[in-house]
Amino acid sequence: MIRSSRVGREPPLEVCSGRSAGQPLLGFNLGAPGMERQAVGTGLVWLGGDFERESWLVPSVVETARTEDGWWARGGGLLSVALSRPDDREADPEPLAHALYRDLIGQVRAAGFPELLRIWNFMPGINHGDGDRERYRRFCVGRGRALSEAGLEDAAMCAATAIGSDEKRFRLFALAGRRAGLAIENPRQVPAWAYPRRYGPRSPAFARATALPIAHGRTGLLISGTASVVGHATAHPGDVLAQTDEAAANVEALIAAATDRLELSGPRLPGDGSLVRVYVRQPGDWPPVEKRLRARWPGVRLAGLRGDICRRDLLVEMEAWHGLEPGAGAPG
Ligand code: 3EB
Repeated sequence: MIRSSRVGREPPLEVCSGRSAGQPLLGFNLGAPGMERQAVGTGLVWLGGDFERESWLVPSVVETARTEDGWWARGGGLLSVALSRPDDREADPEPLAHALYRDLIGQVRAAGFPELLRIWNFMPGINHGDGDRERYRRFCVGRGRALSEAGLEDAAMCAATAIGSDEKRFRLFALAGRRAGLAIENPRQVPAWAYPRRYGPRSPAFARATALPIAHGRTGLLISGTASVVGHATAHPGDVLAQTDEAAANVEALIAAATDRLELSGPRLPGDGSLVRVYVRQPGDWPPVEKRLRARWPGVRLAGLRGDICRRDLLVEMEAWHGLEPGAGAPG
């Protein structure tokens, strides 16, 4: 009895690419330009794969509201937030990132869902500017300033994606909850928040993955944008297939780390039910990358997008949704 009431309080979140029961707290139409809750776009070009729509579903969306430059929605014990503001590759993104994160944190706190669980950032010209003026690094400075002002520790941040688009706006999407998820780090990588100074004046603030208890004793693993980084260094510069293998090994290491940490026993590879978004810098790289990933992960659903990765020497990055089943003897 106590167990079932506890299970009943876990967010009943599912992430699906097709038709399914429930309502989208946040629905992506990858490659389309929209900002509607059911079908937000990324500002990127969709290159192909198994899915173009990716819905973060709850049984019902109970309240939605428009804000000055976006919207929020709540349902299933979760909150989604979308913000879109004009941006330009020639601009310094520090003040914009600061304002966006200040507003995001203010909105989730005011709504009573203070714990960030997953963030996506899509911005123009992510590699524009040299050295510490590079827009990704300036974005990290602005984001970091907002987090510090809000009293949030970098090491407590959630899973995230940051990808460069070719449009003139910054799109920020987030999911938040009443309770924090579990930050999962990758034993093959230095945590991003502990990167050495050479990668920029302010370390990126995100977790490699966030694990979130969902209904029926399952755990949703929200895997951040994951690239060919080992330790803190880029591995295999210039070789997109070797980078694909290394990034895939990082995704597998995260599933294994979460499975061990939660004492589960399920499959340690993305497979049926997993959704993997793949961002490639060069559109022509998508077919060989897709082929490589299908050979490694039979049954997985893939979507390819053209986007810039936050280091110039990275050619591919992937993020994933992966459901972990309860272990033998676990409740649910
Ligand atoms: C890296 O290792 C990869 O700044 O929010 C991936 C996911 C990356 C999220 C972010 C950055 C971010 O640094 C880049």
